[in-house]
Amino acid sequence: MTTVSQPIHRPEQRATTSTVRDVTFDLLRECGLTTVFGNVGSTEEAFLENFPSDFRYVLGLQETSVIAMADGFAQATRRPALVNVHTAAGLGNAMGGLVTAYMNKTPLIVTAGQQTREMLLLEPWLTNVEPETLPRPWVKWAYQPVRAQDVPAAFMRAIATALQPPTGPVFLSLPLDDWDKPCPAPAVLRTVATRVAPDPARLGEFADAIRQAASPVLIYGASVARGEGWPQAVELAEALNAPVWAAPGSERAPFPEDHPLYCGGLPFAIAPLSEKLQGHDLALVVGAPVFRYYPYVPGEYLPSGLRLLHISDDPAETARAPVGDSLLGDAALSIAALRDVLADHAPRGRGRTERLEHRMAPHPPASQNGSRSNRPAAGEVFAALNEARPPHAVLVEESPSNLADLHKAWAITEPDTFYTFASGGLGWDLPASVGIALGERDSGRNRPVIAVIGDGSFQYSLQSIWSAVQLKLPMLMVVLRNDEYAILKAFAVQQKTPGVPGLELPGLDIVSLAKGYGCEAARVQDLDTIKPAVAQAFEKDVPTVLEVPISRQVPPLI
Ligand SMILES: Cc1ncc(C[n+]2csc(CCOP(=O)(O)OP(=O)(O)O)c2C)c(N)n1
Ligand SMILES: [Mg+2]
Repeated sequence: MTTVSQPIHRPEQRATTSTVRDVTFDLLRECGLTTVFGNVGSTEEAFLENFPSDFRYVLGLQETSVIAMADGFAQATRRPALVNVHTAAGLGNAMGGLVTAYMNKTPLIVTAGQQTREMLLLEPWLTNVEPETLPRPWVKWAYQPVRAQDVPAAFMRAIATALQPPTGPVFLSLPLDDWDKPCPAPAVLRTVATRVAPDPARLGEFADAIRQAASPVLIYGASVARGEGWPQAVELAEALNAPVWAAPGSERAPFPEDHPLYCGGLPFAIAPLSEKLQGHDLALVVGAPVFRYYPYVPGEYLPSGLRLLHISDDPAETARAPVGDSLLGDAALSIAALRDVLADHAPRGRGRTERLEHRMAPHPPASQNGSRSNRPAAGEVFAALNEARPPHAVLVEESPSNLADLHKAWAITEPDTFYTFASGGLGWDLPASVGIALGERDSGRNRPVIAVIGDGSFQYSLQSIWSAVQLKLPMLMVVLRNDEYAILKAFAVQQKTPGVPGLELPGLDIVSLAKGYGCEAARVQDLDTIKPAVAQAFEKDVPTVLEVPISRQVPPLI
């Protein structure tokens, strides 16, 4: 520890002066940020020195895992989470996870160490040369305090920024020689509002438009789930008798999927999405972008005669929508306000006219396409998993080519029991599932967590299963082994780009990889063994990885 050589002249400060470290840890404690998800280097050890016993350090072995574990934890606990990674290189590794956290709107306080201020000008080894540039544009705010004694207040500002809508990650770069410097104590503790209410006049206009609509349709997005808005979302849908779609690629389930008004998830592309909305004269989108598209399938954004109303607490989201009229406001508050304003309104919606695809489509035969015809199809595996899963199970999904089959087999009927990434950046869901399982345990809800992961996706943040072992989390990871990047083959068909290399994944031994990190692991060749394997997984005190070889199929992209 360096000594404080500077004389302190002001008497009132002398009585209350501590180190930057003490004041910062007190502030973090007051804010409930006592879990640090990190991967440590020499620029972080000064921060972590004499780590207080009431804090917990969750070590991730690579920084994408660190960020995504924190993201899952923050979402599951509905609190911001604290991350500490290693200067520029660690932050660089973390960027994939940071992109996803930003799109997930997860409040994360991401920090990284920085070289000592004494040498920064000459850029010694491990300097984060432009620390405020590197994480952009995937943070709401990036800052390196100008003075050591600003560190605690910078944390306070970071927390306030992360928590205010639209919620999201922020970044602080922290020079390693700041921690032992003197600092006035205590830090100023502030609180902020985390929701914004909609403008009542604009809301009234939206309500009038809904009253006049002959056939309204509701499209709910992940922010409904993030804001605990399921009850309000159901009430409004029932009050209007309007069909409900989940917005395309929703990272959280916004509505109970067994509700009679639920139609499913909208397609990810312009023309097919527009087609699904045909016959309606008004669409109300709440808590989602308009819209999250993936392959370019040109067409009209909306069918003719449809007016689109959009509610979001994210001004960037409402500004970039190519069509529609918008209202800024928290999803759950806005839905509740609309429901109240429309309390006297006789429902004019036509209910659900769309054929619900849930659990209706037959599973594709296992032999299709098949050099490995004895392997089950993904849909058959999901059906078996759905039967075997314990009550209240939480599903975390990163299994690109067979996602539609998973949604068909496994309906989400309870809030906060489905998570995926908003970005499509692989390597998020496996570590996120670890953070979610930790959050489930910390919160005392203890719901069993099941991650369904593609064999390609499993490789990106594989190290996170080691963290789950160390945390003694009994959870289940089901890895679907088709020995390929099947979704990219589907994309190549859709985009007419034959002959793309790098889409085969031969020779991956998932069981050995999982055992190497300390997990229980087995290969499931016979679907009858899934049920006992799932039951046993939750009796262990480490995670279980089940490798399930599946038939090779290239389902249509949309
Ligand atoms: C970080 C990152 N790198 C690359 C990609 C491109 N990508 C999208 S899907 C995919 C393949 C996924 O394969 P797998 O998990 O085996 O699922 P499958 O398609 O076989 O169902 C890849 C490489 C991506 N989305 N994110
Ligand atoms: Mg695969």
